[in-house]
Amino acid sequence: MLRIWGRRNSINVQKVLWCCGELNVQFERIDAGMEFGINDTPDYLSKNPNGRVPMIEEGDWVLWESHAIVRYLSGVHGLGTLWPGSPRAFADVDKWMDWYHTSFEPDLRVVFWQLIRTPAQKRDMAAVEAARLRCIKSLTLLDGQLTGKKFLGGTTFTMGDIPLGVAAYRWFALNVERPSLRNVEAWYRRLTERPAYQQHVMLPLT
Ligand SMILES: N[C@@H](CCC(=O)N[C@@H](CS)C(=O)NCC(=O)O)C(=O)O
Repeated sequence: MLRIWGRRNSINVQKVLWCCGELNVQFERIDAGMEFGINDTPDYLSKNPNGRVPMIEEGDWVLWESHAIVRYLSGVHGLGTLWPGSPRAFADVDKWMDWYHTSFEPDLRVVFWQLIRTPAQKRDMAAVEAARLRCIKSLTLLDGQLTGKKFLGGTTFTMGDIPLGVAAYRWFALNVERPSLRNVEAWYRRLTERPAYQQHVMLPLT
């Protein structure tokens, strides 16, 4: 049985849980990170020297880094579905996973951490506003790229939708001013209809 280490409210753990749900992969999950600790213990660090969640174990094999895990699970259980069948189709969706990490996540992280995990009196609202504007710039690019598409890879849901999909939930759940971006909103609505997204991603922000 696949074992997943990580707390349910972690955006990176949610990618892996949602991916498992889409692929009908059974798993056992162990709470780790933040208030649960564990990820700073010698035992955990001997498996994952990065000390972060998520981490997966299959027998004595260990993998960490959420996108590597999503790619691995998609490759094993979702060839031709979550993992598109040709190298070009694969690359077309894989790029969105990298783009999420390098272009969107750093800005969304500022807004999320300031508004959800920082006491009101300690918030840097100037930083929130600057990051919110950068998020909008990125999402405007995404909106253009979603023109005529149901999902990031075209007509079907793939692993490429997963990182930006979990981020989209946070963006739409946060109390921030958002411009109307029709293609992003339609794509997000499609995600919210997916049972595994509802189960693993659409949780209260904590
Ligand atoms: N690049 C890593 C980042 C992992 C990461 O930063 N995880 C956070 C949770 S979202 C973490 O472990 N934070 C420390 C903690 O929860 O104690 C990945 O994608 O897996």
